[in-house]
Amino acid sequence: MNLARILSESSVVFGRKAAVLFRGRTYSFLDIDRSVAQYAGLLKHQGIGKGDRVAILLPKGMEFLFVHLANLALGAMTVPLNPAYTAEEIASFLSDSGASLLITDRERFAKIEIPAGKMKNIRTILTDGEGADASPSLLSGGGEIEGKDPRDYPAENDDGAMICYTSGTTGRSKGAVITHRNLVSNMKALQEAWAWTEADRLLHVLPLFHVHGLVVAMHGALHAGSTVIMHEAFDPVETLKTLEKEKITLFMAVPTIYHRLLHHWETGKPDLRAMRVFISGSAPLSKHLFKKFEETTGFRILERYGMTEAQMITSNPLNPDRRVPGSVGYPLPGVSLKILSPEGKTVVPGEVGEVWIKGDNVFKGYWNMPEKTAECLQGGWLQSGDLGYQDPDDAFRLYLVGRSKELIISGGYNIYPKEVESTLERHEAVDEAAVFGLPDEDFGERVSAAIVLKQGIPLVAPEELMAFAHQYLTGYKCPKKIFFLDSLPRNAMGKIEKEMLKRMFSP
Ligand code: MCA
Ligand code: AMP
Repeated sequence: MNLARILSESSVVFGRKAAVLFRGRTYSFLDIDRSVAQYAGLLKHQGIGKGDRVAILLPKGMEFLFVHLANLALGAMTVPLNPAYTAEEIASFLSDSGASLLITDRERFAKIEIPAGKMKNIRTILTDGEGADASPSLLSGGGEIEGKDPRDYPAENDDGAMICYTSGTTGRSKGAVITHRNLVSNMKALQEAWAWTEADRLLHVLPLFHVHGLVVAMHGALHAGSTVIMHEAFDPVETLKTLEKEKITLFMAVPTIYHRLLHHWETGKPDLRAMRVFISGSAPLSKHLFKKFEETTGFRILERYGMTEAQMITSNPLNPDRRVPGSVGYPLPGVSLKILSPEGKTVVPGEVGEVWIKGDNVFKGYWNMPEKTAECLQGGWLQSGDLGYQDPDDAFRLYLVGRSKELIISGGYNIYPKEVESTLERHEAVDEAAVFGLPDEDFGERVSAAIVLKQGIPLVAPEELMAFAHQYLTGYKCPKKIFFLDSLPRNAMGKIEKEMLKRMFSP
């Protein structure tokens, strides 16, 4: 199985039906298939083939999708990058993945100034972006298929399809290698679980460089034959208008987006007669938000649980009455779960432990990090770092209660404190930094830092430290609040007590 081949086969089935509406232009399934073939021709001409890594650093648009599927069709792996990453972050992902090709636009290329040593062996293709008529530019200099379709699909099953970078507990990002089997099995499981069909119209407001927007929403829609109405970025007012105007049936978002939609609901109150299901994931959906959304809109949000390393893991049922606020639902078809105590013993339903996951959804490992892979993948079981319990009366239903990994989730983006701490500690005035999440109504959690300054150094303003962090880290990772302390609270082992910091500074 090769994901790009399967999606190409779907294109033939759905033919001239509208697949994606973007910036005023409609792309049929056949249009997309033809463009993917053309991009594959272009990439093949650049020597791209099985096992190569191709980094995509592009704003949200059709070109992102075409390059990604063309990569997969040639057996190459997509390395999707957030266009808002700093030069330093991009350089580290390019260097770690060993990408042989970077596809980006002139605007971003001008900003990234990648250190020469890190750019060794990487070629770059620059695009002019998608013009006013929304036509992807990369092909303007050629790329027509001459004769044979260049797609030869040499990768399949357990071959890598994507390398997705997730922040690391040690501060160094890890590249999760996602295989074709992972992508295809999860896509089919979701189609079944959410009764996803060609009658669906999906409003797409999420970024394309993460699993949620690209793998769950976009691959799923292309496979099911649905029509995607794609927005370049999330805008609450435009979203409310589009839900009604485009008779949307399917919407996928993170809790922050649902929270913002409710803020604007009264002004934009859409007619939702076509709507089938609102889906939420990537961060915990509070019971409060679930209930408020139901009271305001009449819809019970379907919450599901996922993780880059395991794609989608559990989902609440399609029957709205069987969705339970605070629960992430049942394992998807083909996914098994177990809940283990810190000693590695299976706990009884109702008792909290760490969630372990097994199935065709579980990734292959971290790129070039065999020790990190061995730590979290044991006998085919993936240690999630999430804490949860099974319903004592319905043992397959899962509730998440927290995390054993030190992770902050802000608006659906993950931040590992270590990365932010080491960045802040690069500032000449900072002796020590401790980074933690504080509750936030909009983002769920807000990145915050407690700082101990070096002795004898003139005081620095929090704004200066925030601006300093911004030079090296993309915006969502930067602290939104900084507190100064004379020393950090530590336990008897010398470990910083983050829970105490959270209590000290919680509003
Ligand atoms: C943007 N900013 C943020 C966040 N997003 N700060 C903290 N947390 C955030 N999530 C900052 C930017 O850095 C910038 O600040 C300022 O806010 C405005 O940026 P803008 O792009 O306009 O932001 P926004 O429109 O307000 O974005 C909010 C958002 C976005 C739409 C909720 O964060 C978003 O799309 N989140 C979804 C992420 C996602 O797809 N995650 C899935 C991961 P400055 O100017 O200072 O830089 S995959 C996953 O988790 C698994 C597999 C799963 O289960 O799905
Ligand atoms: P990522 O590394 O970006 O793929 O994020 C994966 C993590 O997001 C998971 O390990 C969970 O901690 C969290 N997550 C995803 N979906 C949910 C959910 N519905 N409820 C709570 N946490 C979630």
